[in-house]
Amino acid sequence: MKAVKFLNTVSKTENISFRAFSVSSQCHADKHFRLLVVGGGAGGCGTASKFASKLGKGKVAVIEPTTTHYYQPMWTLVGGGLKTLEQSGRPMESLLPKEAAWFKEKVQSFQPDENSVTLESGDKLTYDYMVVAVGLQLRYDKIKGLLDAFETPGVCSNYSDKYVLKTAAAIKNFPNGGNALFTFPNTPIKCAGAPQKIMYISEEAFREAGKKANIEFHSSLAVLFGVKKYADALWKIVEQRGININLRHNLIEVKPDSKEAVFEHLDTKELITRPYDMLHVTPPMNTPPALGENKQLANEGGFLDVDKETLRHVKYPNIFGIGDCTSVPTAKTAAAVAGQLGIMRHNLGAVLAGKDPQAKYDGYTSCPLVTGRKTCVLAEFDFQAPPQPLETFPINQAKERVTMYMMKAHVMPQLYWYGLVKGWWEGPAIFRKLFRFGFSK
Ligand code: FAD
Ligand code: UQ1
Repeated sequence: MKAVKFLNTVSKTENISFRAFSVSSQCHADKHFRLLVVGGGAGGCGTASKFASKLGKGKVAVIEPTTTHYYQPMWTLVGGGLKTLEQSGRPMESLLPKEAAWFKEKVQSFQPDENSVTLESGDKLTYDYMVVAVGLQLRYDKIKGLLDAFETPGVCSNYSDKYVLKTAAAIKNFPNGGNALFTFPNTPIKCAGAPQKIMYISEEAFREAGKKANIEFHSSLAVLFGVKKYADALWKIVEQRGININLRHNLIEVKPDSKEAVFEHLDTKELITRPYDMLHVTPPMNTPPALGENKQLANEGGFLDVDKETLRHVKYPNIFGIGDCTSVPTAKTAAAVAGQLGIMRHNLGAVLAGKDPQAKYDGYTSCPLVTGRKTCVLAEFDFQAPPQPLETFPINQAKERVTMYMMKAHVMPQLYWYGLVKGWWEGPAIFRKLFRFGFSK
């Protein structure tokens, strides 16, 4: 068995030390864990950190193939030229709890009836309890011509460490009088505000550089934003700034030679071709195939089928889910992960102690809608149909504010690195209650 070590035996030269310190097949073949955490992103790291110290050394294992953990919410600012890519990443081994074992590879398949998973290496791990936190995968490949177009200037995407720096370059090199297009795909995505945050940052940068620009937002959705209070505020902003909104437009092809993007109108099926100088693409997304194609674990959309309040799997009582890969009908954000982590503490904690899970998630999620290089609308809401604001601060949060930008740029990263991935930060509910003197939810 490759790729396993206890984290307190880490050395600097990754692969060599990895083998040197690997406890290998001698003690880890078909290894059993009290708690298996699949995925070491926001939800996986947070969950492992929360339970590893409680359960003790060797009882928790994390399966995660990557060695750098990125704070993805910072990529809005990296693409905007306001932070560096380096500032957004940390070594995975510095974040995972030292009491946990780390399997540095992917889960290939889940066998929930046997309480086991098979890794890419072919090795099997078994568990008493499992938390699935594999996030979403980016499907740039689903858009014809896009992978080639990424090789050309002006085509960019804040959603990937591979393409985010191209956004900053596209803004800088944007020609006076050019066309800038921003897209939103026809699938659920993480951080549904991010496709337009970068549009506002770009618009402000062009304006401040004295460049004229035709700016177009092409979204598959039928609304600008899913929560009316914030959508109303955003409509005012786009009108003030002369941004053209095209709803139900889905990007299907990019033609880098002629610098054109082709959209399908999702209702009329009409094809619309638009020229671009800058094209910011938010890709279609789906859950990784090990989960999405597993009919026992996933719903029809490929999401881990959990109870939206308890986060426990609907068929397998020893499986829980957290974050972007689950069927919980809330906007997929790190802020939602924070709220879910509190539920995980109660409910997974309860079942580990042989009790029933009692805590209920209220759907809390948040999207700091950056509207420029100094301003932000802090959207916070739940998963009611339609979603309702669930705000922390006793002020009008639909207003663009410098304080909210400062929070997004300077406070949130600290909350993430020292609070969320370390298993402490469970979202701002406690402050919301304090600010409202305990009178509301
Ligand atoms: P991730 O953090 O994506 O982690 C999933 C992990 O699973 C990955 O490390 C992956 O390598 C691993 N994995 C995948 N497949 C397998 C497998 N088969 N086996 C094992 N491991 C696997 N959120 C906010 O709250 N506020 C924001 O302002 C914000 N802005 C954003 C801006 C951008 C541009 C982006 C991209 C995201 C933004 N988000 C924001 C969203 C936030 O980053 C995600 O919602 C959050 O990271 C979800 O956590 P997760 O653990 O579910 O998934
Ligand atoms: C949050 O908790 C969080 O996780 C650390 C984010 O991810 C980066 C956020 O963007 C937001 C807005 C929150 C919510 C926190 C507060 C204090 C409103």
